Amino acid sequence: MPGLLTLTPHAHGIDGCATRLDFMTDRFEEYQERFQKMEEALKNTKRLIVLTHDNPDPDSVSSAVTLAYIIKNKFKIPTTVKYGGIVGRAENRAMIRVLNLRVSLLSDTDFKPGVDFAVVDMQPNTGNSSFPKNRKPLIVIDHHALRKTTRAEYIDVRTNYGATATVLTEYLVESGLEMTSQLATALSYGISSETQDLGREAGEADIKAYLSLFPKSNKKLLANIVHPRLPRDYYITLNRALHHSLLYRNVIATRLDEVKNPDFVPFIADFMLRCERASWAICLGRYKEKIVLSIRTTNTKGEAGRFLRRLVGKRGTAGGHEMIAGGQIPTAKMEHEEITKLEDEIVQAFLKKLGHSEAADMTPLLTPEPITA
Ligand SMILES: [Mn+2]
Repeated sequence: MPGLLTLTPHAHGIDGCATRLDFMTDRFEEYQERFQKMEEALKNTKRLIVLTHDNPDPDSVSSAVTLAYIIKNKFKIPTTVKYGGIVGRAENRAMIRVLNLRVSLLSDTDFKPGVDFAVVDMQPNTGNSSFPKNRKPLIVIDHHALRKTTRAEYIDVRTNYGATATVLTEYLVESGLEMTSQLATALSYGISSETQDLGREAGEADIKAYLSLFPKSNKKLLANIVHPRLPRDYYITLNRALHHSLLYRNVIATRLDEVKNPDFVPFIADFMLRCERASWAICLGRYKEKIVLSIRTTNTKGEAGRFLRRLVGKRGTAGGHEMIAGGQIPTAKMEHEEITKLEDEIVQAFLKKLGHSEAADMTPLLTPEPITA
């Protein structure tokens, strides 16, 4: 039967030991071909860096460490994982710490001759990528819409997948390499966090991958990742978010001003979208001379990525999927008031694009009794 997954009786190792999965699939040949092409792309590579997008999330970190594991073990090429920006969200930091994942900050000296690159969960020339414009990666594995400018020896972009971690789970299973508890835990968290527990933008492939990982993931470590200890910044930012959120009909807008780490922006957007009335949320923060933006929608066909790209226009960069999107606008040469004015304009343009009249009166989220028009 195609795609049937069977577990050996001893597969539920409670000690976290890796056990073998008998994965009967109809995709063996497809993946043999993929691995051949990947090997071909890497034929002159002496050293490889797998790069995540900036401020990496669990999807990109788990994908990167898995690709590095496969390339190291299957093709015997020394491979390291690097990221740009910072790892901000408490869960993401916990994931790297408790699973002891080897990832480090990218530096300019990494772009020396003799080092090749693979990029995951992103494509070059996007706003959230530190990959230089004048270089071409060897490998691109992603689930965002394929960009016209994306060039690489080996490209695997699957927009119908909810998570890049799902793509890498398939590679790992089909590689015949051992599925370690460390990777199973990382990938299962990558998939569940990216898809909000398989409820957002997840398809059959994501569910199947998750089910194959779950028995081998370490539940105790997973719990430590999902429920990490939180820094005071978290509460301070949450307080500010609550006091700076405005509602207008089905829209909620939050302006955080300066944030200690840019991951607060998507986190708050997710949190605010849970407000009963909201079907669209926008969150803006300022970080390192940039306005960082996130939008979220409950509309499964919301085209959030396209929406935000239009909203940001030539002022910056943006990208995303149907229900989630992120972007940034450089503000290096702008005065404080100019930035504030620009943020005002963005929120108004956001409302207008959603069909609400301009200069809509927004009500503070924390108004004791919401004033209805
Ligand atoms: Mn992703």
